[in-house]
Amino acid sequence: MKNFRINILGVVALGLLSLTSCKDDKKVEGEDTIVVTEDVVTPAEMGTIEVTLNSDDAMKFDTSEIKVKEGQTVILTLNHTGKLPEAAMGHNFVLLKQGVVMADFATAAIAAKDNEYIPNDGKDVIAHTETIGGGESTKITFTAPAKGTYDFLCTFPGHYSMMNGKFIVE
Ligand SMILES: [Cu+2]
Repeated sequence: MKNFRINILGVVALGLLSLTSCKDDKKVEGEDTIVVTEDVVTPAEMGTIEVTLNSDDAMKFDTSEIKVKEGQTVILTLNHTGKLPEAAMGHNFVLLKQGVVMADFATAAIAAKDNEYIPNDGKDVIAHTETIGGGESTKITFTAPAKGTYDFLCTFPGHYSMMNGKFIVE
């Protein structure tokens, strides 16, 4: 349906350009191409979605499922509502690429303290926050990936089995 609408837009644009500049056919063709391309590249009506994820001293996220739409700009806020410091009860939000085994990734993350507990220079990750302690909040913005189901987790050592969920892109 979206493609169909884009085609209609393109046809309308063609018509308008033909009407307004019929003296120079070659120039009109060039402009037509540009107009159609812009309609395809610019995602219409996708917009922005704000997601809030809370975590606490009980080593839990308050949701196990986040739903967004493909191509949306996701503004994700991670709150840590506890009191324990980062060194004892740090939390982050890490969104894994598909095919990455969560347990393996979490194990590798233990040794990546100096990189916010993100191992392998982040190549397995779509997006992640910094690690925060009690009373802190952090925010990231990223583009929702292709339709599908992705794993998210906290990679602070020992947390992922309690702190993970599904990030569903529709
Ligand atoms: Cu955690």
